Amino acid sequence: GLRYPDRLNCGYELLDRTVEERGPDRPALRSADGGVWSYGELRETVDRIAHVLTDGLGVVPGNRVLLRGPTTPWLAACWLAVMKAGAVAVTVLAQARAGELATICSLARVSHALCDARSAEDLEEAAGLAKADLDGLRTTLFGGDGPDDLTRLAAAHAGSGPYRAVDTAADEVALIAFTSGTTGRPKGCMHLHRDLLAIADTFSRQVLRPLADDVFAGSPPLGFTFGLGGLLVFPLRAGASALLLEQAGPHHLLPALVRHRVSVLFTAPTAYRTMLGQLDGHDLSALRRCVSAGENLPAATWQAWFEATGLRIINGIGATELLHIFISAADDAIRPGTIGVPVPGWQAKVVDEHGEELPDGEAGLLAVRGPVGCRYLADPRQTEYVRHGWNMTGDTFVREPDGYFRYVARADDMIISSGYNIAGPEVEDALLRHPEVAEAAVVGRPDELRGEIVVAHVVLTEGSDQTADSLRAHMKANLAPHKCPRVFVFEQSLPRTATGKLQRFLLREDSP
Ligand code: 3SK
Repeated sequence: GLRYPDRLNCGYELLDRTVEERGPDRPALRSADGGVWSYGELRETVDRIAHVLTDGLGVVPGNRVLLRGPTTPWLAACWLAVMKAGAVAVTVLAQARAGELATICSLARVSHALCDARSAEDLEEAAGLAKADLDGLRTTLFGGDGPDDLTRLAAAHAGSGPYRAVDTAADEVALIAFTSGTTGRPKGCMHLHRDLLAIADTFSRQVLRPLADDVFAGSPPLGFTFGLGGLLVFPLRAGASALLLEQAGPHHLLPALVRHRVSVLFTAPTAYRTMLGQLDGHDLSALRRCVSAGENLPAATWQAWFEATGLRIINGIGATELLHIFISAADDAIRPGTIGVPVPGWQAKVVDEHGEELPDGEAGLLAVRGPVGCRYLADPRQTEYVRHGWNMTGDTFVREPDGYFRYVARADDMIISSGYNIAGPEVEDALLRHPEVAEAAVVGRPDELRGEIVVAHVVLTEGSDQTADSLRAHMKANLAPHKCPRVFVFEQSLPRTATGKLQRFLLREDSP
């Protein structure tokens, strides 16, 4: 099991410990323009920001500090400084707008905000919206040219010397990560100093197995725990470096992988599919690890990426509530079409609605427990997520007889048609096997006769002239008749959350 001392500061462990063990000169953070901060430079910047926080802005341990902005080395340095100062980082997606920010800042009782100058407007508006709660909110911008810009304030601390990390308890809250799920009011997931090390010492160390020479990059932002882990915590814990991209859509990601000789990639299935159509002429010879999470990875996408690159995608399922990935598999242990087995340190089972474990092969609810647990900040939904000490992720899964966990659907995304349970992702996988289907989302539409019918929302590849009839023929050749979509709706794009998750509920509402 994982054993940590009673007192530890994850900022110190991730940064200072790595400098002590490997020296200050190795690269730590890279940016798209070719800029590189060594570990020594990163520590200097972090320490100056931490001095500003405590000496200048009056931050005391336990204060909640909102971090907001695109994924940049400065945002990463602010996060590490908040950790070292013993404060609590409140992270949000850059896409969060004023209304959502106001709710988050009020719920989390945010006292300070560090905000990229380019993302300041919505925060000002939020402060106006939640005036009573946010009256004392102290916002400091960075990356701008104002006289009080954090960049200047930090430079003024050049002579202040190293910052001594606050002696926090391993069990103290370090992070409140907000998630809205695919619908609903934001929930703050509280995570401890030790949790941030636990994700690196389970999924990263034991499944991903990074090397100190690795260059990490990917699309999830630092405001999403998938990105915070994959692009900051994991590389630092391994003494490796991370390329932080402000613009990380597939069209920016692919050239960046080539230019910076990225070796470890974190992204979502959609990005793998988009890049597949653009690989020609791109030298990906440095790439050795590809991680996919955030959404279901269809076997068709796994296979196509393997055929095109020779690389086996490491599939994983994670949750903001549990911080990072808890079921996965790498290398020869991968079985395409399944996610894998519980990451060492984690346990998983499939249960019925009463919490009774189901036999292998039967679909039920996924229950997991491990070194990180769900602790919502003041939210009654806590008792729905944690039952009898197990975290209920809201996903339907099957455990195969060989112990591998196969994703079926989000529990509330199952389609019931003429008495059959149909999993949208299985139908989507069959659709994506058609070379001219770029994206697919399958939902149920109420139907008097059958209860529900299967409706496929499809984005075709550019220039494709496929029709409902031709896709129907493809599906009939690949899938049992009751699972074949009765209706095809052609779309330009599919609705997704800011973290890339399909918003099937919007398609259900929109179905003609
Ligand atoms: O929410 C997710 O899908 C996720 C996946 C991997 C790691 C972390 C998270 C939150």
